[in-house]
Amino acid sequence: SPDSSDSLTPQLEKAGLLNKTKIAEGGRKLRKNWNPSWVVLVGNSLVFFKDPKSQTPSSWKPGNSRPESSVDLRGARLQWANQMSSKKNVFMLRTVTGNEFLLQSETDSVITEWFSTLQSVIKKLDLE
Ligand code: I3S
Repeated sequence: SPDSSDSLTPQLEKAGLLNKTKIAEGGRKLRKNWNPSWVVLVGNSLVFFKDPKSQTPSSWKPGNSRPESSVDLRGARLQWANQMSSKKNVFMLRTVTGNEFLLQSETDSVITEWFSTLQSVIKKLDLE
């Protein structure tokens, strides 16, 4: 049976509910469309799930629901982006392929924890 402690299974670093909008695809600007998203940081990837209902960090397992999309964090850039939205607590994640996402939480501690966790994963990947 699947076992998250085996050496082949990527480490689940963090999971939670954030507001998300994609603002660029391959460098081309997109119209904002904010939606709640269940966000999972696992291994080198940030994975987005459309349906946050019934998802909790303890119940989430790779493969038990279909991701909406997934972001490769290698070479990604992270920056606070409160000037890019009227919402508070916004940061932007930009992939090497020119996809840009804004992520937001109403809760200060939630967004600062996501920012620092993502930043440390990205820095770790930069050193590989
Ligand atoms: O940066 P903008 O264009 O002011 O972003 C707002 C709009 O995208 C708006 O959509 P419509 O222009 O389609 O009505 C969204 O509803 C807002 O949420 C966007 O602004 P915030 O400040 O929430 O990121």
